Amino acid sequence: MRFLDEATIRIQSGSGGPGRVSFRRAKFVPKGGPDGGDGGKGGDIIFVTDSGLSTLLDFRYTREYKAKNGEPGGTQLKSGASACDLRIRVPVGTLLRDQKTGEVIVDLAESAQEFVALKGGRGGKGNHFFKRSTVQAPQKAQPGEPSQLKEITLELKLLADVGLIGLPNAGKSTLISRISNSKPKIADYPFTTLVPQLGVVKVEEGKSFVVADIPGLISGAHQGAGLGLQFLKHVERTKLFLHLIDVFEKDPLRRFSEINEELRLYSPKLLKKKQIVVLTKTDLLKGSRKITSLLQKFNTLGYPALAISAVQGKGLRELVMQTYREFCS
Ligand SMILES: Nc1nc2c(ncn2[C@@H]2O[C@H](COP(=O)(O)OP(=O)(O)OP(=O)(O)O)[C@@H](O)[C@H]2O)c(=O)[nH]1
Ligand SMILES: [Mg+2]
Repeated sequence: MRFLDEATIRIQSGSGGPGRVSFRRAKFVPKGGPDGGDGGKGGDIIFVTDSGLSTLLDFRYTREYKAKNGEPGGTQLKSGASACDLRIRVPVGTLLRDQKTGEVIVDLAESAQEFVALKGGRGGKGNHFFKRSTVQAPQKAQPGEPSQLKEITLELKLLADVGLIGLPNAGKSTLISRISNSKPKIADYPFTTLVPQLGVVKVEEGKSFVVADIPGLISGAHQGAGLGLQFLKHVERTKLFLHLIDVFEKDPLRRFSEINEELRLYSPKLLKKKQIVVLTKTDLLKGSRKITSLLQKFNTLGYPALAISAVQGKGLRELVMQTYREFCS
C-alpha cells in the first residue's frame, strides 16, 4: 500500500555577487577615491504551502531547484542587484527531510506557510569598504558568499480525493492502473484486490488528484458478505466516488442501487457524496445502443455517467477531466 508520496530534490540558493574594485574617474579629479560597489545578495530557497496542491507528482519531473546569483557590484558605489528568492510550492502537510541524515527539517502543516530552507549568499563588499587613512586606493574587494546546496526528501501522507467503488470484477483496478501511477493486481476473478491501493492521477502540470481503489462490494456486505464494508473507511473522506459498473451486468441499474444501499447501511453520509457512474469494458460490446440508453437512464436518476474501455484507453481522458472538475467544484 502506498500511502506516502515521496520525492527527492536538489535545492541550491544563489551565491552573493562579488564586490567591485573601481576608482572614481572624473575630469579634474586625477586620483579619484575607490568607488567599487557591493555585490547583490543571492536568492533564498523558500518552500510555501499551497492548498491547491494535493500530491508531490510535479517533483518527479523537476528535481533541481536553483535560485539566481546576486549581481556583481558596479562602479560609482552602485550595489549589484539582489536576486529574487525561489519559492517552491508544496501541498499542505509536506514534510521536509535532509536526504543524507534522514533528519526532519520541518513539517509544513499549515496553509500558506513559508519556510526558508536555504539562505542566499551575501554580496561581497566593494573596494570602497576597504579604504583606510593608510590605504587610500585599496585594490581588493570581497567575493560574494557562496551558495548552499542540499538534497531534500519531500514526504506527503496521501489522502484519497476520489474513491473507486463497485462490484468485484467491475474493472476498478484496471482503471486505476491506466490513469494513475499505481500498479495493482488485476485478474478476472472477484476479490482480486484485497487491500486498498492509492494512485496519483496527473491531470496536467500542477494539477493532480489521488484515487483509492478498494476491494469490491457486494449485496449483503453490511452483514459481512464478501470482504464486507471494512474498507469503506478508506474512502469515507474522499470528495467523490467513481461508481464502476460492468456494462455486461444483467441489470446495471439494479446492481447500482444495491451497492448504494450497502453504502447507506454503512453510513448514510456516504450516499450524500457525489458519484459519477462509469460503465466499463465497452470494448466487449458490439454497437453503442445499450450504452447510450444506460447512460441516459443514469442521467435521469441525476448522476453524471460516462462509458470507458480501460483496455483500449477509450473515455479515460474525459473521465479524468470530469473527475477533476467535480472534485474541484
Ligand atoms: N475487455 C475488457 N476487460 C476489462 C476492462 N477492464 C477490466 N477488464 C477485465 O476485467 C477483469 C477484472 O478487472 P479488475 O480491474 O481486476 O476488477 P476489479 O474491479 O478491480 O475487481 P476486484 O479487485 O475483484 O474487486 C480483468 O480480467 C480485467 O482484465 C476493459 O476495459 N475491457
Ligand atoms: Mg481490484
